[in-house]
Amino acid sequence: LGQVPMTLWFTGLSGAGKSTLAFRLERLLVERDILCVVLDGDNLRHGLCQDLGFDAESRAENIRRVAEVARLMNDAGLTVLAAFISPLAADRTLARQIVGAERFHEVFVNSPLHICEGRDPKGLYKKARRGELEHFTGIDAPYEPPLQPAIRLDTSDWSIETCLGSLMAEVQRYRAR
Ligand code: GGZ
Repeated sequence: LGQVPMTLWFTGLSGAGKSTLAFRLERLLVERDILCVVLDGDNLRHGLCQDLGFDAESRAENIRRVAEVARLMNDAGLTVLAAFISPLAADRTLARQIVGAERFHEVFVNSPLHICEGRDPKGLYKKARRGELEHFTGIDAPYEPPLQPAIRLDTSDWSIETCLGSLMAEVQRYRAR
């Protein structure tokens, strides 16, 4: 089966569902013999980006490195599912340029702050509210929503299956273009 590598770039607040959706989509793509890999904060920030924090400059460098990795992986034939808060529009624009505009598909994983904060699986919002974590996105660091994402997923209103359907449609549209 021919590979048509692309990068799906998931952006959204912590707790919006980026990694969950990326890993569920990975399973669906693998079932269809589409080679793919998930990149997220958990696997990048512990290795390649372990020297980086969360100030604006560090995030820009984090996103730049991830985009360079995504480009290499796309060039090698893999579809990349990149799940990073990537809060600044300028950093996402740079990522798009690095990866290549045509194969870069921005996915806005949209969920209101109070819902993300309510989920708080790692207790990070609580820490940020107590002032124990600084530069926390949505609390004391900005999130700039994408103005024209390829897809927007309202994860607080839609089921995971609905979101996956929309993602698969985007993948199929690109492969059939
Ligand atoms: C935001 C933070 C912070 C601060 C630690 N701000 O929900 P998580 O825990 O598992 O994922 C978040 C992850 C964000 O890393 P990214 O590489 O995606 O960020 S960026 O794209 O902005 O560079 C969160 C955890 O790291 N985390 N401190 N201050 N998220």
